[in-house]
Amino acid sequence: MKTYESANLRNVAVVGHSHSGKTSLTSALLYTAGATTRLGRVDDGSAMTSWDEEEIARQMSITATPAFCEWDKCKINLIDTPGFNMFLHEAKAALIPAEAALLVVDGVSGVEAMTARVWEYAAEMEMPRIIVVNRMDRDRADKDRALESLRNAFGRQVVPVFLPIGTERNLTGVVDLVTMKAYTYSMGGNGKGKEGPIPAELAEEAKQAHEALVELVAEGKDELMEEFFEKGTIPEDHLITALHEAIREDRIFPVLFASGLGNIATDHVLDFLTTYAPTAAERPAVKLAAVHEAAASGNGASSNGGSSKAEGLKVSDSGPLALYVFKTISDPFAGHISFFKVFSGVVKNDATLHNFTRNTAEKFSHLSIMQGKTATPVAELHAGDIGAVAKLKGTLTGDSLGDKAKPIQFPGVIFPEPAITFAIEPKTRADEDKLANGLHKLMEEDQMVRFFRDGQTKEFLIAGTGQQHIEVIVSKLKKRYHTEVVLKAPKVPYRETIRGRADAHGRHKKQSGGHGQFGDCKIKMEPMQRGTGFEFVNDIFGGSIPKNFIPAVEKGIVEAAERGYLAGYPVVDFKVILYAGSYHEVDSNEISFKMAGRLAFRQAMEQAKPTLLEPIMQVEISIPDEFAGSIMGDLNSRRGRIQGMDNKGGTTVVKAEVPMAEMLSYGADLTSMTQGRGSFSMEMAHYDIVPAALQDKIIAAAKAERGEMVEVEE
Ligand SMILES: Nc1nc2c(ncn2[C@@H]2O[C@H](COP(=O)(O)OP(=O)(O)O)[C@@H](O)[C@H]2O)c(=O)[nH]1
Ligand SMILES: [Mg+2]
Repeated sequence: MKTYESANLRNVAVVGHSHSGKTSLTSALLYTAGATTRLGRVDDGSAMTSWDEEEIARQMSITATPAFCEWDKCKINLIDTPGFNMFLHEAKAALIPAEAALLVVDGVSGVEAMTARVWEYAAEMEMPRIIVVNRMDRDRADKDRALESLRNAFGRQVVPVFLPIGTERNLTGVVDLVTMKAYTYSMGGNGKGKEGPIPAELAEEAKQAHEALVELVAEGKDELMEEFFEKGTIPEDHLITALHEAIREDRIFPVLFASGLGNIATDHVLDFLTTYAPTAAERPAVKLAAVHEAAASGNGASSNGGSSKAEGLKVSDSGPLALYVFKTISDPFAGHISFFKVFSGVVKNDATLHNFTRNTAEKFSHLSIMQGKTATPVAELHAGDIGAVAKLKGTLTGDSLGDKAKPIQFPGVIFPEPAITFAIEPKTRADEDKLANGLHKLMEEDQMVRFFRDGQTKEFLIAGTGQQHIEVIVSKLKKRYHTEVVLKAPKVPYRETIRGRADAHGRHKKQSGGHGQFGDCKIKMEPMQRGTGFEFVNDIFGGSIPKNFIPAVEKGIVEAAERGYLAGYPVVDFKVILYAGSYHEVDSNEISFKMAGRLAFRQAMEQAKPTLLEPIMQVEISIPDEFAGSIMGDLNSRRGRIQGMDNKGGTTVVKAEVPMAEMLSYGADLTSMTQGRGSFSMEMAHYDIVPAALQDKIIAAAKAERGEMVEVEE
């Protein structure tokens, strides 16, 4: 297998809304370039970048999948990504090893909710964006409408560089607006166009579109502008160079037209990528995590720590070896595979690298490049390339590896907070043993899965990005690890607190022949600020309770507080001041003072206006603008407090605080309210008092449920 230098590498993340045809277009590009002998199809499970059994079963991409092809002496690495809202973090992570985003938009629907979201991701990274309006062969495909929606969402820098010839089922090809030549194709053919003149009926439109393109390219470039005004046009080679530069600098977002399924214009999309997409070498210096920045730049030759920081890491074979792991597969069949980008240096087969994130050594045997699920061994990979390696011992997504003597650390990925949580229970005893092991394996490849035990409710919880995400995990547990589970809504971890002050007396006295028991204490109780927990103040002077029994009083109070007063939920955010008491020379002991503390606590609670607290979630919801009104109304009915609203490119983002109890099935509810076009995330914010009207219901339900646990007074 050949290797490629960074100037001949193009790394492109194929991103966009779900169903815009990303996987089909990727298949067509691979087929046209000769990387596959058959045009793979999503619908029959033969698409190269959609091989995972969960993806085939659902006919949708769930995870980012790299593939590659050779075109015009360049290796184009294509990373196909999911476009479904709850898997969109995979698309975000796939942008890191790429130099350009190929944003795929459906020719019928134009810009959709996730189109706007991935655009934002790319914009945050200042990544060049090349747009393909795909599925132009569909009924009701409309290039003008698609362009208008793109311009509305992303501005006037969006400019066509192709024009489609024909439309819907009569789509036959494209006009290249740079070279002003036309290319025609046969539907479902080999993707190689036949060059010809621009059809007469398109001549005028093509001329205007060409001029609009030239004008936009020349904008802000005085020499080009002058050339354009003098000659009325710009020579083709100048235009090509200037367009390449404008794309690289995010001044122009070119729009291409194609049909992936019909394999129309795919050779031209490939041409466009090799001619205009930034090369791996053109990537701006990569930012590094602060600690190692100075060490990484300039091979340590730079004496000026300050300026080397700003330089970051250049993509170059001669720099220090620096790899970044952007994806991990871990399953019983494929084993453990790490996908990485070589940001700098040349990695060789059988090399031993250092994992700087985990401070471990890793041997790179079987260095390879992946075409979907097929690995091809390679001897080395140059700076800028993407590769894979099997069987690393302890490397996970987000890790940085390189030469131990030249430490490099890339900034970690920031994953979104999980949106939904379920209580997870094994179906049988046999499943119980396998559950944690299976889940921990799954967590190696999917960092959005969280698995933990709630300290208060004692339930095992699984959290993920949404309903379908959890379903995929449950399905993988069953198929890969033969473990069956039951999911339930998690219990709400309510708490209790006080709103008033109290002064109480706990006296424990028993005389039962021989040794008696005697403990006696007086306490004051007062509320504390939310989130402060518990404070115990010893205010005993003069030894009315001997020192060694004071911790027993505290222990009695703490234990009683854990068991709750109103409904069995832990009591928090209160202060106890122990200020008086008495003891007996013979009968006093630790147990007696513990009992006295507990009695004092319960008496104090009676007076201190006890109340229930509930967890409040910080929720962020993204929806297409048209749903904003109904989503806000719904949040009100869930006792939500709206904190802010923001809209960008047709998407409204609502921030609100909502009680957890009202959010238990929000994943499914949001899907049905927005036809699957909304997404949300939430995390615990704080605890707040439960409205009086709801308290009695919760207390009654809790008592009924844990009837056997309600404390019986001795
Ligand atoms: N008519 C038409 N259908 C397409 C085209 N590309 C994809 N499709 C169909 O659209 C659906 C979604 O395609 P897919 O590639 O999975 O989209 P993705 O979710 O963006 O990866 C599938 O049923 C494809 O067969 C196209 O160019 N024309
Ligand atoms: Mg797909």
